[in-house]
Amino acid sequence: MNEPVIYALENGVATITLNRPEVLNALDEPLLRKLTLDVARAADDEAVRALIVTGAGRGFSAGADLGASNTGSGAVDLGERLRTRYHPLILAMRNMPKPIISAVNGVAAGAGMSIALAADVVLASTSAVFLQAFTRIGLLPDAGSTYFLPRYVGEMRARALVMIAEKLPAADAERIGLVWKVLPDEELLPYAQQLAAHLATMPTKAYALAKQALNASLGNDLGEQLETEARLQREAGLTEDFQEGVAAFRAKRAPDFKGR
Ligand code: T3D
Repeated sequence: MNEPVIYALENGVATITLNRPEVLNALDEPLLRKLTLDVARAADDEAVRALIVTGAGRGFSAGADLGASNTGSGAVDLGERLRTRYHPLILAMRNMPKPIISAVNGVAAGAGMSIALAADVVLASTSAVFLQAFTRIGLLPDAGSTYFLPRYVGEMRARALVMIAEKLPAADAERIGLVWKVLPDEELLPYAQQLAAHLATMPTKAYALAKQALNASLGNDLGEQLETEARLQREAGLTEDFQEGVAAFRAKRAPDFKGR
């Protein structure tokens, strides 16, 4: 049987590929379990300095597996399912101390869209579409979509995306701020790899601290956020990479960051 998620590591970049292409990488328990483990593995491995999440085949992920063996046919407590299957994954992605790029290679629907949006940089292929599929089947958005959407695209667009629940083409997703960059289909993965390789040469610890600051800003007032920046900048100021960055600037040479 194929692995539901493939993990690969090359030159400081881990690539996690959702691998159930026959069902557009729909999310069942084995896939979510392996995906969560692989995100933790990338977080813990010092050799990993950037992460790409993408999908095998023509989809990124069609969201929860709607097959009879998974959901929708019986009295499943979906609240508990979210807590056990999805929340550890979404939190692990947001708290990951390294940059995550989602390379959305096709449809990202339901919780598949939530996973794509949990990355730091969202790239999409021209043929990708985003779909808040939840209300189409009688659910509300979950796995972080109600958190990410208003913050990324504003209240009005978030509400329309959720309620109208139509496929949003990649170009429109880029226009409203859900996607950083759209690329021709065949260029998506090469571009994601090139960007991740670049991020892997940058000061990884500063990225981790920047992510902490950005995460905290969403619940802070200005005074609290200034203090958060000061506390985290103190840590950044103690890193080898900060010394190297300044030394390289003064010597007019390229920095050699070690991620420490
Ligand atoms: O239980 C929990 O985990 C609770 C959490 C819920 C969170 C959620 O994510 S709820 C939202 C669940 N997802 C959906 O409602 C999306 C369902 N899929 C679609 O609407 C469409 O498939 C797409 C718009 C995503 C893509 O359409 P299209 O025309 O490109 O492809 P298709 O022909 O519909 O799908 C291709 C195959 O994938 C097909 O199988 P077949 O007929 O060739 O054997 C289809 O049944 C299968 N597939 C697509 N989505 C799912 C799926 N199989 C299982 N689960 C799916 N979500």
